[in-house]
Amino acid sequence: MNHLAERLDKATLSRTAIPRLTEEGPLDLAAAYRVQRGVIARREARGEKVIGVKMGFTSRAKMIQMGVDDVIWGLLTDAMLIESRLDAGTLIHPRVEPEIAFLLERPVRSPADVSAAVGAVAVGYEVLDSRYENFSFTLADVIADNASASGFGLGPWQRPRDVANVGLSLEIDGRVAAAGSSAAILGDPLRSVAAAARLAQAAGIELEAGSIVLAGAATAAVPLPPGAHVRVTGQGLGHAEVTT
Ligand code: OOG
Ligand code: MG
Repeated sequence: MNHLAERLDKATLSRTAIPRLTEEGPLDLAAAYRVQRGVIARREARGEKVIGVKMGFTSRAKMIQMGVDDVIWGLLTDAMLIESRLDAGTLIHPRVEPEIAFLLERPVRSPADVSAAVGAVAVGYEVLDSRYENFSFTLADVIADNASASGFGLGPWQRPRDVANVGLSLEIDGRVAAAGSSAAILGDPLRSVAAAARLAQAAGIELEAGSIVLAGAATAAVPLPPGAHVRVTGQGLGHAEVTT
């Protein structure tokens, strides 16, 4: 598995897309998650810290866009957190999508812990950058590639509230590029945190207090060009913005 993680890590560092891992041979989902852990271990060896998780394919819009049909997760590190500027020119083929984020103020070991653990919610965005040629992959490939994670940004944290039906829009240079409702995320993005808790339980790990959970996009992702201003709005939650 180590050589596969190495290949993905090199693709990230050299900003060069690679063929899918599954073109070479079979990769089951458990093995794909082992590759993902190897990718994260390499980031940690460079001093990055895991600060949360991102859920993938929690909406039909994303499943249809990418041609896969199962909820997955990837890990977020501190180096992925974008303040207000991102040099999109240094990425392979970046895309951006609106997200709902949760901040855990208590550890989560199982889905039963979820509602009491959420300390804050925010609107945010995720920047995806698949390490695979043509942004095309199977489920195992994208799991190995840490669910295409590249970066993310957050609007202001808000007190916990019902986010089951929040209008979301993503504007690029003032034009709406994607719009939807958080209801598209498993009917309620909080369910995505429960799904994260299930995956954590299955993996025998704990989501620590202070962790961020990105619930998954409610809409398809859109290409993120250089020289753009992106503004994501969540009804009642404010904005998150980034300039590339
Ligand atoms: C994989 C990541 C999916 C989401 O929010 O559903 C994801 C991809 O689309 O490349 O982040
Ligand atoms: Mg996402």
